[in-house]
Amino acid sequence: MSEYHRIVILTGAGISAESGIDTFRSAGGLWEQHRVEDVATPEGFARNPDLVLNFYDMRRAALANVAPNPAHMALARLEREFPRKPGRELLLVTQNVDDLHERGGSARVLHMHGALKSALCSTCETRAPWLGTMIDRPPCPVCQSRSLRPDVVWFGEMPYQMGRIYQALETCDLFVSIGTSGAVYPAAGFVQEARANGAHTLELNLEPSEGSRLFHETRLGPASVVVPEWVEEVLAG
Ligand code: BV8
Repeated sequence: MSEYHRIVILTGAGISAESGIDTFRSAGGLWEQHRVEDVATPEGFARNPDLVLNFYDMRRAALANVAPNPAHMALARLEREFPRKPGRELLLVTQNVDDLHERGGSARVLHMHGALKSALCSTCETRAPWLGTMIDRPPCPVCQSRSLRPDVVWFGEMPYQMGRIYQALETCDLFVSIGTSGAVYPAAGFVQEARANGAHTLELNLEPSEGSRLFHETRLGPASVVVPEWVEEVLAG
């Protein structure tokens, strides 16, 4: 694993599962409790804003009850130690809207689907750190209008920083997918972009995902075990 210089990592809900955050598609997961169309689309928000604001208020509040697990810590260690040798680059892209990568010590995290602890003003498009609730329609800190929404990417909306992500996928020599079902695009297509440029592709997941056949290598197991093992292997090289 030590021969790699430019690594792109994509994480999904599975990396936070052992921290106690529901994944989306497991039994009893988030999408079983709520219809995607009702809580994770602009149309659902327009139809019933209270339902959506409450759904995200509850998830934002629940962050206080969870902590990063060894998988998050291991990726933070990789961020600290991998770039020590010249010519090495690391990009961590997460589909998750939780803050566990940051609380686990990662300083540079690209949240392609936004973040629970960020608010977006529908009027002036200000983005602001947000720890409280939105159901009470608090004023935008910039324009004072009462039109804050969760700063998350809903279905049908464009994920963030796609140009930067595709540029990294075109030049990486290793793409690692951790804890994602490969059910949602464009993230689910990243493995093909990486393969097309000749990168080695590795999947670390609890069980085979929808995209497993697209990876050169799949290692199955809980993230809290397989991710630290993989990081140790990369840094030992
Ligand atoms: C867009 C934020 C275009 C909000 C999320 C037909 C074909 C292809 C695409 C489409 C299509 N129809 C519609 C689309 C597009 C759509 C899409 O992909 N739909 C799917 C359902 C088919 N995508 C979009 O709409 C995207 N935008 O395409 O824009 C565009 C173009 C121009 C202009 C404007 C727009 C936007 C998608 C983003 C949606 N937002 N989240 C929120 O969080 O509430 S998606 C949500 O699900 C998550 O963010 C995450 O990204 C995604 C996938 O979930 P996972 O993270 O993979 O979690 P999941 O539960 O599915 O799996 C968990 C995995 O972990 C499992 O594999 C499990 O085995 C594993 N696991 C469990 N425990 C562990 C573990 N692994 C390790 N250790 C463990 N302990």
